[in-house]
Amino acid sequence: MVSHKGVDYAKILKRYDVQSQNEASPQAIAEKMLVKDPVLRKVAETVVWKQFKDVVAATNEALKTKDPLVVINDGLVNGMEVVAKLYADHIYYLPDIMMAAKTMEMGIAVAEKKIAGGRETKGLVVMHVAEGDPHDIGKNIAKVMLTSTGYSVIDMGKDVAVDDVVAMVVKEKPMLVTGTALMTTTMTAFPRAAEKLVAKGIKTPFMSAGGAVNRDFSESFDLGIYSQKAPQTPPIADKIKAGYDWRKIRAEWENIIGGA
Ligand code: B12
Repeated sequence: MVSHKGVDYAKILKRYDVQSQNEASPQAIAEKMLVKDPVLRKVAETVVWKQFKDVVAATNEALKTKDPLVVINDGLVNGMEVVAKLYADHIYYLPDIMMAAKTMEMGIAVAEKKIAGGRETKGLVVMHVAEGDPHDIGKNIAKVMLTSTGYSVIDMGKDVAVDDVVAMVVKEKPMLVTGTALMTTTMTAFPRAAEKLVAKGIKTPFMSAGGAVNRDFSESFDLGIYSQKAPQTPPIADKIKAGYDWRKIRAEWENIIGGA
């Protein structure tokens, strides 16, 4: 008869799935990533937990003591960063991020109204999300940054054909055109658009942004400049307004974005 005495079952029957679930509970992930300020945290949490009934109240509460851009960037966007991590870890699925994104947008709509800003425009920016790409949350945030600092924006939306972007730039002659790509399959639209603009003699800087692109890629074609985060766009736009061309923006990029 075989004796089981002294057998350590923990070494044989190990539930790796349970272990990893415990390590990566959504609460634990959120705890690590959420902003520490309690008022902003409340705002961020409504996004993380998809509490669209509470986001407006939490945002309004935060707006009593905080600047609207802080509420957007450090509260609502912080929540969305947690959501992106939960999605990457296969804890959240597409319906979750769509509800979280909707919650964030409701908060942004409230905060946006409180942003002071003169009506006189500093210049026109054409913004779009690359052909085939539906990810427009980052672009929408960058748009808020630009309009709140005095720029006018023509927002072409998402999944915009290269030729439509080129036609818009030819027609409207903006000081800056931005393109967002979160998918590696869509980012190639930017060099194609820039090439067509160059062929038409257009010198407008073409800013690539979004998770799929990096600085090397964005500067690999004529006109191309880079912006990693939405708040970096206004300081870059200010330099273009001051007369910098795309080559000079590239050369002084680190200095221009500073801590933004
Ligand atoms: C939300 C989301 C969606 C939403 C988008 C809703 C919307 N309206 O945007 C929905 C559900 C529609 C979606 C769909 C898909 N998605 Co998706 N999605 C995401 C997710 C989780 C978060 C993106 C996000 O909004 N983050 C929050 C914002 C604030 O961040 P952001 O966009 O990066 O913006 C910041 C910067 O990039 C920058 N920025 C962005 N734009 C701009 C513009 C300017 C001018 C400036 C200056 C800065 C700037 O500033 C922002 C912060 O300051 C990412 C995962 C991730 N980690 O990014 C995947 C992700 C982008 N999706 C992905 C994929 C594959 C898809 C799908 C194909 C299906 C799928 N299996 O998930 C479909 C697309 C189908 C199609 N072709 O139509 C992949 C892309 C992989 C790749 N490298 O190609 C990712 C990376 C997930 C993954 N790890 O697989 N998705």
